[in-house]
Amino acid sequence: TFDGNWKIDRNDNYEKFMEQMGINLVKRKLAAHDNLKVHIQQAGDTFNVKESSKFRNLEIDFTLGVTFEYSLADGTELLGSWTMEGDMLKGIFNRKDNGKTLTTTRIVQGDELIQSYNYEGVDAKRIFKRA
Ligand code: MYR
Repeated sequence: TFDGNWKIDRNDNYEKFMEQMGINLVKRKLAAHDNLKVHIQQAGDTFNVKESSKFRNLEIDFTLGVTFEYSLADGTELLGSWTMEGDMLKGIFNRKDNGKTLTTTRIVQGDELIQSYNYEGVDAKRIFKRA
């Protein structure tokens, strides 16, 4: 289950990923230490996600398979959806500004939540521990 409070523990290749996303150096440095926390609550096919970081607090509700909008902290807008494959959440999102695809997954492994990202050939991970 994804339910609970998660706090960022470490990143893997996240700076390269952000660079591929076109995020400038100053923002990348800040974002690498964003103190991201996510609270996830699932009810059937519907998820409530509360995101808090140094940049912002926001709340997102989504339903598996249903397209929704999500804006990154720098204002980049994405449109896409999450689906469940086995124990894994799989997200496919498209940038509104250039149409390119960002894919992401979430899986709980042991006491960690691992979120992976791919954009234009660059992979990254953000690994969370229970808070
Ligand atoms: C959620 O479930 O938390 C809301 C939807 C998330 C959509 C995809 C997230 C991609 C975030 C990429 C961050 C990249 C910063 C360059």
